[in-house]
Amino acid sequence: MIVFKIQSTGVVALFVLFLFGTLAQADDGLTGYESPHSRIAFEIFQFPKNAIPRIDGNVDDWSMVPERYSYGTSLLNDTEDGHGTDIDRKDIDVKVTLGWVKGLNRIYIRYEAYDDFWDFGRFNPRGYLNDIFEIVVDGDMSGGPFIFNPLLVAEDDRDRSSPAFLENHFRFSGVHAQNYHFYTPMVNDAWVLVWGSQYWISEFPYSNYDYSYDFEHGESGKLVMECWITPFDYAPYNRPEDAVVSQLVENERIGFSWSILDFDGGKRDGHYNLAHDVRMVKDASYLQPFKLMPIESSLQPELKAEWTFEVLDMERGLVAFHDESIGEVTSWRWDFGDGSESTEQHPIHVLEKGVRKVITLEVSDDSGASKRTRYWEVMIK
Ligand SMILES: [Ca+2]
Ligand SMILES: [Ca+2]
Ligand SMILES: [Ca+2]
Repeated sequence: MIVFKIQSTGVVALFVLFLFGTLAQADDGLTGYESPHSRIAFEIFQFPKNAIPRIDGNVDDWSMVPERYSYGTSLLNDTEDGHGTDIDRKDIDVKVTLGWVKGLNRIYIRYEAYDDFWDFGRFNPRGYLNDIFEIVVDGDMSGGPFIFNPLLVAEDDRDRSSPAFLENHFRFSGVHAQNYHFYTPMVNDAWVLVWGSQYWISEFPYSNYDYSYDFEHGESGKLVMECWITPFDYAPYNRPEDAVVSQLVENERIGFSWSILDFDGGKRDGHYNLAHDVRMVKDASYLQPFKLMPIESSLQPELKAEWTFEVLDMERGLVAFHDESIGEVTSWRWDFGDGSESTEQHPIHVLEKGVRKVITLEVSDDSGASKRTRYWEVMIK
């Protein structure tokens, strides 16, 4: 079966990576991480299909997102440069909102930040010495290290040209979870440093971005970044065609976290992170669960008929019909186009051979009705 062949490389790789992660946790005692946000349900807003944000740096198209989906400075902890959770909003003040669209395997991100000193005007060959918004995504919650594989290379191995380090980078870094260092704003037209071998994840059609800001290097001000990224269960070096995209499913969770590297005048003045533990940048066991939320009921029609189907047995014409209507439905009426009807919610029906069937579900609530017809879609041969 073709589908299995395409996916099998990724599945095997994932299993191996999962094993590595488990071993690493046992060695390092990392399973002891307790989220500081255990009582907070992080949520990812679902945009309706007719209101997908346009990536243009103008975030007016996020105005429908309720405020509870935005996560601000108060949740962060500077665990490296001494600020702790006592963060001066006149030094750095940020707000992060995540979104998704059912059917698209993308995470939309709105990043709004105030900084008293935007540091981006000096070219830094090391790459990570500018103001940075850093995110990590683990679409299938595989957890575990994803930058340094303890079976391949020691984390403090400074010999970056050693065969072990190179093998680790090409085969492991960013493969089962991904780290993006977004430059805020861009440096020499580079918007991101991918900490991994799969540079292509920062290119369209795997991601897209835009900014708006009105300040020069060294000035204070507010920056807005709007982007989306694609999470991958398996993201190999230089082979996007072999990658396995994480399938985003409503009500399921993904691993996600962020940190802000605030450079003020060439000196780092904070590593503010959501995990309250900077190991989040390289170990997915420090990410937070984020739930892919359903559409807010206020953005849904009150009643709308919808259904899907599955041919269970083509030989016999046996078809399962699945109601997916929106609203407080009180009755269902299926018209199978062959003179027969059903009032079940999810009927199973036998159809004659033919490819031009017209089938309708009509649903009703206390105040009205809605119909959904599928023309020539259910076929029996
Ligand atoms: Ca926009
Ligand atoms: Ca600052
Ligand atoms: Ca700064």
